[in-house]
Amino acid sequence: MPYSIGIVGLTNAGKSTIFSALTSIKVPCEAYPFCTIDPNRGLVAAPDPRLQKLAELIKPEKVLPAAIEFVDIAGLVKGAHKGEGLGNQFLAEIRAVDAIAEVIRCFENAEVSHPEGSLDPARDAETVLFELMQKDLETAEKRLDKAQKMLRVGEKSAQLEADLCAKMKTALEQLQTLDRLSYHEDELPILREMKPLTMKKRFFIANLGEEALSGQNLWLQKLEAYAAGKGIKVAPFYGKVEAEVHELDKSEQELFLKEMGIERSGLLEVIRAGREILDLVTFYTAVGGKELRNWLVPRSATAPVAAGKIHTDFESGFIKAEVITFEDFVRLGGEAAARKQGAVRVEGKDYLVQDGDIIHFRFKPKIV
Ligand SMILES: Nc1nc2c(ncn2[C@@H]2O[C@H](COP(=O)(O)OP(=O)(O)O)[C@@H](O)[C@H]2O)c(=O)[nH]1
Ligand SMILES: [Mg+2]
Repeated sequence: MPYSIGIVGLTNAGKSTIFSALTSIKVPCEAYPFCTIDPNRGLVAAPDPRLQKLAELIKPEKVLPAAIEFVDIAGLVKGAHKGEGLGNQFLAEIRAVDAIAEVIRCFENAEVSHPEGSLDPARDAETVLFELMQKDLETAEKRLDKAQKMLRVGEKSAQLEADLCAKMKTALEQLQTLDRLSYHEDELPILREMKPLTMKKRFFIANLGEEALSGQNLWLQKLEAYAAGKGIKVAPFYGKVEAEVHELDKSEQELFLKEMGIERSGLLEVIRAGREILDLVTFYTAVGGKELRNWLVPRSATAPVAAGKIHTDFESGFIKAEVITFEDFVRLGGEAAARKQGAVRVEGKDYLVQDGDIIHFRFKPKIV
């Protein structure tokens, strides 16, 4: 499964505009046979200059880039946790994603109403956060209730969950997010099942208007000041401009953005922020020189876990990984030369995959 990032924010913040700008770069679906056809979901190839470099050297028949899935989650309104607007439905969608990209309106446009009547990035961010906290509070209270009932009928094993939920409830009532608490190892299985919203990694997308291209953007500055205080990353994104740019030919896009004064596309900023907060590294495979692919795995992934990304049989039957660094591969000019020069390392099951590794997995095929 690709990593998924949910686009969350207040009504008219520009979520759908940004979603359409992000997903205009289509990914071939063949790499993701399970991918569903849903207008609110889109796979985006993570731009990767190293993949291009390897493709030039290997000249494979196919290049399949790793994708990140973006989900345009229906608008969040004040009171959503109580079922206002689409309420609970979108909160369930947020629960399912790996990270949250929170679109904050930083564009001025008198024709597009703001649900609160005025621009104020910090207030909007707080409104969204409050809804997420309220939803977690409701979940914690429900589970606490259930655990207490079980304790009353002598089910002692419910004590752990009761204590955990009570701790969460207290924190949330004091407007503290759940990522600020420390947890015991025993509590982790419950957390994995609960998937609290305020434990999700998140970053802001500042949706900038055309007016921000000329001169300073007060709203971006305000959002950055707020985000810095909380240690949250901000990805600037000229939503409307970039959504329109993607209607042009690929060759014209970059030029157009440069002429507009946009140095880095919002797409790159968002992918970078997403990779950073999920703490992912990229490794490469080039099966028989025919199919070159890159893969995203958590920084602490061991070789068998990385192999399991490709195929579950690869994980269970893992024997060893033959690893070449990207630098060696490029410097020596390919796999054959790297082998000759002794630049291929053989690594076992405890090896932690490093960013840029080119890996050939050896595994025992499963006998069926
Ligand atoms: N001027 C301007 N309008 C924008 C920008 N981003 C979005 N809009 C407009 O704001 C309205 C709401 O945007 P939409 O993406 O549907 O917001 P959503 O409710 O968060 O999905 C649309 O009419 C967009 O064209 C922007 O950067 N500049
Ligand atoms: Mg929308």
